[in-house]
Amino acid sequence: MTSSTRENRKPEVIRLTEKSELRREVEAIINQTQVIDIHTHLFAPAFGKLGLWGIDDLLTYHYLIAELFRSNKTTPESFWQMSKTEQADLIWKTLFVENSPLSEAAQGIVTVLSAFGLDPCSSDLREARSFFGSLQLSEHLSRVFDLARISDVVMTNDPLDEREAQVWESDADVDERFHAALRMDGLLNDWTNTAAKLAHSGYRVEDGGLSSKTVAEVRRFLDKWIERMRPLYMAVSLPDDFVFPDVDARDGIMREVVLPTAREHKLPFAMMIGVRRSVNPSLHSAGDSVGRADVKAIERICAENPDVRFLATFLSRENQHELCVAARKFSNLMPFGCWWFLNNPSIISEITRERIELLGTSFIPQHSDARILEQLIYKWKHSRRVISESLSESYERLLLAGRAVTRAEIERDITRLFSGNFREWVGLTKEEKTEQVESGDVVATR
Ligand code: RAT
Ligand code: ZN
Repeated sequence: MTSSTRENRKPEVIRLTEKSELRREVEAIINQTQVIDIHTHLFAPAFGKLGLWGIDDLLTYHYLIAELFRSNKTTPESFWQMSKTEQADLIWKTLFVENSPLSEAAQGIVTVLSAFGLDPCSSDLREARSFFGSLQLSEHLSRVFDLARISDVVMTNDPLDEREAQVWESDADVDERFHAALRMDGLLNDWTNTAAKLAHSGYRVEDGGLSSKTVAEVRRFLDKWIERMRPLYMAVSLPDDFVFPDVDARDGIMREVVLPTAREHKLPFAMMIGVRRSVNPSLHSAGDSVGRADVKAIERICAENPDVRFLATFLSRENQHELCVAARKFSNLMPFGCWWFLNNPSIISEITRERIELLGTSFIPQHSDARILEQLIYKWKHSRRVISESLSESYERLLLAGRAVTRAEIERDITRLFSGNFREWVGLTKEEKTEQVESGDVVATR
């Protein structure tokens, strides 16, 4: 922008009602910036059938299964009797042909089909099936990463899952764009069954009180898996009634096993709080729900463990403001993502604004939670759009306050949000040197 155009500018109140240069710049930079997707349920190709992709997996995503029963009279019992192809056909007919696909999960399918030039108005899945059936996974994977502008993804790795364990133990070559996260749900949410599994695998653990022998054995188990998987962090999903401190097995394992392991291996610990599992068991993985949790639990954990870095996300919309405030008090707490039922444009917009206003750029705005490869395309496309709007508004307010913003600053901020905060938190170094941004151009000014 030249100084003469700057002088000729209309009064700022009018300028801000149009799609300004600033908005276009923010949108362009957001769309170009590579992201690290810090929490997914995707698997690298080495994990074979554990990795889901293609139209039938996309349509039988549990978010869409839950929506099917609102618009179709099929019972869950008969749905689970069907083959995956039949399930996908039924979901397509119900949610995409007989109804307009307006929900976020349904719109996601439309975005994915459009990205590959497939007809989202088709009356059946023939075209989509033949397209996905003709693909080679390795090329397709790179194409999806390119379309979604993703450099790396973090998987969810459960060492107690035998199918996964076999792959890790086979020394298979895991695509380096896929990183591990060591999931602790079994240990922390289901100690009795997990103790039995560990005992079966030769660890000398006892259910009941946590003896020092049991603690040492569980730590030996974790040390082994940390060495093998080289996870970027440990993670757990926790119920809405999670409290800290407590008097149960979970509290003991957190204090005696998880936190010391985090300290010793310098591994952050991610807590995803507020899930109410299986409120409708007949829906299987689509049957979980949400509850408001107590953010004070996180504050106490952060206060007691200043030398451990925590990542946290809450499932209830009502907990989001308190999480931001907690992060202002504890610099070892990193809020991340708009999780699961919050991954909708209206709520992402609200949460992102709230976080920028309270935390500046010191948070991780989103993760995809993708379970099926191509979901990366829609989840990131939709999120980028909303994050771009929220960020543009913040820069506009900054302008109104009297501070110009440069392209280099916008790039720095978005890189921090999309990958820098996470890299720093988990100690992930970038191989290539960050390109020096030359431009100090003022993108917009008063
Ligand atoms: O978002 C989801 O797909 C959920 O089913 C859960 O997997 C959740 O994200 C979790 O990681 O527990
Ligand atoms: Zn998840």
